[in-house]
Amino acid sequence: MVNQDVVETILEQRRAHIVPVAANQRMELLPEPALRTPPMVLLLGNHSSGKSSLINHLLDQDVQRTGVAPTDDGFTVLLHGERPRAIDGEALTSNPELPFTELKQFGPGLVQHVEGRVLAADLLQHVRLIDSPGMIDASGSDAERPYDFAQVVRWFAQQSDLILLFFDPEKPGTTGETLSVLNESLTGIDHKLRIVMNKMDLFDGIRDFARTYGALCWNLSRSLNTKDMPHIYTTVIPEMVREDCKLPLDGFAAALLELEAYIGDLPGRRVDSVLSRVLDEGHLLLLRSTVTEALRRKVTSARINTIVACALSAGVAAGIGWMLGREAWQHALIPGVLALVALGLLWWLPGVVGRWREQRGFAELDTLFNHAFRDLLAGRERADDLQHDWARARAGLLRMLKNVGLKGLKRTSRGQRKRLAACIGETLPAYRSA
Ligand SMILES: Nc1nc2c(ncn2[C@@H]2O[C@H](COP(=O)(O)OP(=O)(O)OP(=O)(O)O)[C@@H](O)[C@H]2O)c(=O)[nH]1
Ligand SMILES: [Mg+2]
Repeated sequence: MVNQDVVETILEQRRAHIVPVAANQRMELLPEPALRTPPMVLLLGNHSSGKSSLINHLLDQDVQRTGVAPTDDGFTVLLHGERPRAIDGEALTSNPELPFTELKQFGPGLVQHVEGRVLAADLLQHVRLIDSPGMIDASGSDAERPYDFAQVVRWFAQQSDLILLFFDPEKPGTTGETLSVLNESLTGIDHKLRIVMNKMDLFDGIRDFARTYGALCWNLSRSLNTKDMPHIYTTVIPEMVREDCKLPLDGFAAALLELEAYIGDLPGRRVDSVLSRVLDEGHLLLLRSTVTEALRRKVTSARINTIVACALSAGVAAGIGWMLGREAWQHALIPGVLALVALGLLWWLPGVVGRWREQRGFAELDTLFNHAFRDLLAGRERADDLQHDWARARAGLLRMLKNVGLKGLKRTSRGQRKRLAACIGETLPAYRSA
């Protein structure tokens, strides 16, 4: 099956078994367009470091303007379509079919500095590329942008599957905007980060190359909070190599091919990342709905017990009254009143007991969870994951129970939960790439 077909099949399963339970549980799920979008590659870096040139090379077309002076002053999303056209920022961020509507939160300053470009290019059928404005390594540059650059970069980086951070041999420093992007925008998501040191043909010799490469690593190690250095691709764009290049180019050409292959593999990885997200939603929902229904059973049985107790009391009192009343009707008076009181309680008490049981249940969610999943918790394999998932599911469930109560959460039948368990336990994991 092609990757996109696999994603569609996963989404079908999600629609059938996860979405209805999420509706019952009032749990917000990621909208489908966000899961269906092809993987995205975000190109970031100094101005004139070759971001737009790499895009033109990858697409084998002169799509993006390139130049020595700062060229791009906004974000450009490159997407696939048979009819080439430009999409302005307003249209791009208003289209619910595209995953960019959240960009509106950054204000009109950004909307005017983002655009879409639809092209018929092979690569774009599987991957979307995002070109960004060159970063300026001088302090105070933020003020010149009519939007919060670091936050916008963070948003794009979160949505992306690969972040390429470009450096120029002439400016391997990490100051100004590059530093704020590394510190503010990429923390926590730096596992998607790869470094591209481009224009390798500009070096005057191997010593020059070694010095600059060392400086880049040193600067990165000081700016990044990770223990591992991200992979560094040392590349040249073949069309742009200067004629009097002093270094052998084979290694740099190989690095570019390696980068292209990595980008080509992204759609395959995408299936796994969609799958992980959907499975995560499914696991949380199974826990939430199982514990919700366990609590509902407790509340229902407390109400039924109260009804039975009231009805029995009324019956017994009426019976005694009837027997005593046969001798003299006055003797039936007290049991009769008691029977009436018990009947009155039958209308009122079960509701009160039910509400009290529900409130008490909020503090017993852990016990209900431990009981419902005792078999899995006893085994070693899943116990830790399960506890971890429960910690997240519990927070959402408790918030919802306090807001809308049990009545606000529609019932999820045993059958629905069984099908959900089979979907996340057997059907979906089978789509994970080997
Ligand atoms: N010698 C050489 N020049 C390159 C290479 N890659 C890009 N260039 C040149 O570098 C200049 C800047 O390239 P761009 O692709 O516009 O850089 P950019 O990162 O998009 O720049 P901004 O849009 O300003 O952020 C252009 O004149 C390119 O021709 C390379 O590998 N070798
Ligand atoms: Mg550019």
